[in-house]
Amino acid sequence: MRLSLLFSLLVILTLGLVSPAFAGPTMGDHDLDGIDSLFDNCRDASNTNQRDPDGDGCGAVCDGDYDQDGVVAGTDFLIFRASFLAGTPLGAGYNENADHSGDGIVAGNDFLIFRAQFGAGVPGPSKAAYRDLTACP
Ligand SMILES: [Ca+2]
Ligand SMILES: [Ca+2]
Ligand SMILES: [Ca+2]
Ligand SMILES: [Ca+2]
Repeated sequence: MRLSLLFSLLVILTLGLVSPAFAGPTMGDHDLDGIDSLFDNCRDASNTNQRDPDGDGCGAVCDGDYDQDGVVAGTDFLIFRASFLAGTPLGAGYNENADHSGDGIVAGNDFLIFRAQFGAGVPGPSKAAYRDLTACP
């Protein structure tokens, strides 16, 4: 009885050591959102839900590149301006990509996020800054 218990414990420990959760390097959690920076789609912006409406690998809280050309520039500003206060998810004009905060409307808090992205000129940074990924530097 005691031996089988010991064996079970050994199996659990062994499986634990080789499971993905325990394998591989970590980069720390720069924005303290509980997602290791190696896997975080916005390394420097807290987004535990990892929301990414356009699915480009760059989380909404750090993705001002709405037209997917790799830079946050004039055309992105025009897209943001068109969606600013234009509607809610239930109405016309709502742009979920410009809704950086994910609260259902494109408003002042989203502008602050977009402005920071516009100043940087590029989306991100995300996990791609550490990995061989092309989306969201
Ligand atoms: Ca993080
Ligand atoms: Ca994050
Ligand atoms: Ca995105
Ligand atoms: Ca762009």
